[in-house]
Amino acid sequence: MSNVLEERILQLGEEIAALTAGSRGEAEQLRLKYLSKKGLVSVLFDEFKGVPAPMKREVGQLLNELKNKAQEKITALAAGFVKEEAGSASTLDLTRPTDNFRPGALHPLSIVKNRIVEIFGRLGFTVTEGPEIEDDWHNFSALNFAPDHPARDMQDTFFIATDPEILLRTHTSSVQIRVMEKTPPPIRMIFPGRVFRNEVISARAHCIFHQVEGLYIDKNVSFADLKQTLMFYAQEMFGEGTRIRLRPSFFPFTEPSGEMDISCNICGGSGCNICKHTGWVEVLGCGMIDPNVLENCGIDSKIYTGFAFGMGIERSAMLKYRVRDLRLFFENDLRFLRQFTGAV
Ligand code: 2NL
Repeated sequence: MSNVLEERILQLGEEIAALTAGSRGEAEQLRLKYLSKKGLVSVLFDEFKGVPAPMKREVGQLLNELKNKAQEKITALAAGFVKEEAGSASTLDLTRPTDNFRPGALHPLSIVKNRIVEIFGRLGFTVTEGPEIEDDWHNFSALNFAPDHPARDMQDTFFIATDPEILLRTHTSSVQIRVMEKTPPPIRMIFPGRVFRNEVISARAHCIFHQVEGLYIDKNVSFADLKQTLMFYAQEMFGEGTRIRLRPSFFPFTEPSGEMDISCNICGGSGCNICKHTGWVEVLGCGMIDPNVLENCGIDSKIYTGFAFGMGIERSAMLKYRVRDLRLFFENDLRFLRQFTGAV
């Protein structure tokens, strides 16, 4: 009797080893057929009870092996389908619409910068950028700053503690110096970028701000060219009816120097708190490049002249969008930034 049982155990073992399944459902059917309470393997366990004691050890071992192999085999057959189904395209609906998403907005400073770049681009100005960490020469000395100029003070400029020659640029003029040192005129470029000054942070000042400076160097460039260029810029940026005025000023790197006001586009010139009831708001500084600066960069000031200008992007953005506190540009509060969705 036990020899017959042994024979049947081995046969069933061969049968199970050769099993295949075409789906998960088929694998489940096999599990029921062989391993359920009334399955073919379980039936052999029932018969095992009648095996004579001396043979129980040997037959029991065979039977346990059969059960383990059957479980392994059928589990493996089912597992193949789990993987395949999870990975197959049939469970993914590729035609389903995506979740709604809210389009982002350009930062107002980017909008204004892009607009400035675009306006000067139409006049043939190209864009150049440069390093934010500078040396004394490119930020100060080449720009004709006197050795004791107050801007060189630690109170105003962020120096690197270990080396007084290295600092965070206080204007993008340092990039213009780099260009002039290696580019023979004509040069017609604008220079957008982030600049750093050691200011107490308030509604009107920040230790980081953004600038666009411009440079035009060629033979016979005059103050009239400067005026006409900036007039064009003001009207494109702030509206066709905008008027400009130039007031004398001083910068170490330009001579003569001026500050440009535009007619107040908020009150139209009649007087409001933005223009402090003068009808005019300052938007930029400018001037004819000091011959010393040209010579410092290896450009012959007897042959070439040029004009330069610089403006704060925050200031222009505050005027354009009537933002009353400069700090809003740096806090990245979404309630502020979302108001610029679709703005131009
Ligand atoms: C301002 C005034 C200005 C310049 C920047 C410049 C650069 C070189 C040579 C000469 Cl390399 N000038 N830049 C000139 C005049 C004014 O900026 O108020 N900026 C916010």
